[in-house]
Amino acid sequence: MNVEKILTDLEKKHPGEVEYLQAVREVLETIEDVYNENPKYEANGIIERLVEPDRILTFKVPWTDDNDKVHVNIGYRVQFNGAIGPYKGGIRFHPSVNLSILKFLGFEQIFKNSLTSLPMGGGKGGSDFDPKGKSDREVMRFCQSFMLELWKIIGPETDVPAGDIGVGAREIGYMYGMYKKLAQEHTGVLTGKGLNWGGSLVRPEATGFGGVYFVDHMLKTKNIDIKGKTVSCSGFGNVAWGAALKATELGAKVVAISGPDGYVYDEAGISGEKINYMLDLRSSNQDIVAPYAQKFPGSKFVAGKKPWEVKVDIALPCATQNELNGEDAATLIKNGVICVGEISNMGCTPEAIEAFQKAKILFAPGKAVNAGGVATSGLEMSQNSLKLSWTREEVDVRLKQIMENIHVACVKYGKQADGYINYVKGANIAGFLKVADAMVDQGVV
Ligand code: 2IT
Repeated sequence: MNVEKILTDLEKKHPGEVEYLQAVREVLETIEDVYNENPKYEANGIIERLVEPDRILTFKVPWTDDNDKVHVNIGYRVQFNGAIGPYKGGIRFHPSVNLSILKFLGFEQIFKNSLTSLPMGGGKGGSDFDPKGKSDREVMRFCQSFMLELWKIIGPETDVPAGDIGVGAREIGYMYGMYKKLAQEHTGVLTGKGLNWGGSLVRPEATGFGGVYFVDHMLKTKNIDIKGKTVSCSGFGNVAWGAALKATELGAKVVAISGPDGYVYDEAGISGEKINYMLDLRSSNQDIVAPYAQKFPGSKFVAGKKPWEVKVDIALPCATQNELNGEDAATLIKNGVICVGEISNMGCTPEAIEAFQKAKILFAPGKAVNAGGVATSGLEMSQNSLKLSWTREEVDVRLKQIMENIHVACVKYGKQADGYINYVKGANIAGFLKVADAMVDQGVV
């Protein structure tokens, strides 16, 4: 495989799709050796077939606001790869959404879903719609209009969307309602559903919980106890909430958390009602963390800055892609960071990853660390198929086991001669092999 040639060709076909090309480059560079060791992959055109989505649906989403004004957004679903199961992956509503972002997310999802060991292919969808500042009714009308197109290509055995940035329980509810009306059936067509209509316990906190379980395994490889360690998180949505809850439960102290307006530093630790307050802020549609410092004396709000300048043992990017760059990485390293677990998708830039790896810091990528979210979606699908609901403990035990298995797989394929674990390489190879072998088995389709 000639990585540079593949990437140059790809760039010609898809100019300007920077996030997508970044995600593809990272995977190709790390699987190059195993690819070349197995001639069957080249013989079956695996890379050429893997880097292009199976299909992309783009559609217009017209909706009316509370003042009767008509708006038009763009909706997308990228069905990337279905070799090991129905397409599976979230839906993102954010003004930054474009095809490059959804293709990078869909591409990453292939390997992440493969790592969970559950039968799920990779997909992603979304819209440039911004739910911030919209009323419930406006969000409802948007979701209904979005589903009016999307429902044609999804189904419990074909493509099962879920939430992502800007899509939570409320949006899933409105989309599910419209799907059910159109398809005239109750099915597990979406995950992240409400608990009394097919949802799974632990799904809301699963991405953050799974992330911290994974980080705990990373620390254990160096005999480090998470207890007493300081943690910084970016983001204050569902993911950061789950991560803060679990980190606190395991005895770590979350001292910094951020929103788009800056970050909050709280030496006493952001736990209990403080964590819930972050979610209240989010659901009040303000999308800011500044009020936290007024409510909880002793904490400090730092405007316009990222939390990576705070000295901590563990850093957890939980917000969005490329939110931690080379400079941030250098600051964290200078301040003695031990472990960085990406809970957001592609949260670190290539420069940041290189810096962490060079400094031999424990670093693991989103497709391993945040796989607990989609894994628990997979468990929701299993429960829907069985028409059963598992207890919180049953789901949590499975989630823990899945995260442990992903860690084992990363170590198996990522451990270097000097003992350092390259989790990026490990996750990419482990995720790739299963999908590539399935594609070989199934022929050129
Ligand atoms: O990035 C992700 O893995 C998600 N947004 C969750 C996807 C899912 O299908 O649960």
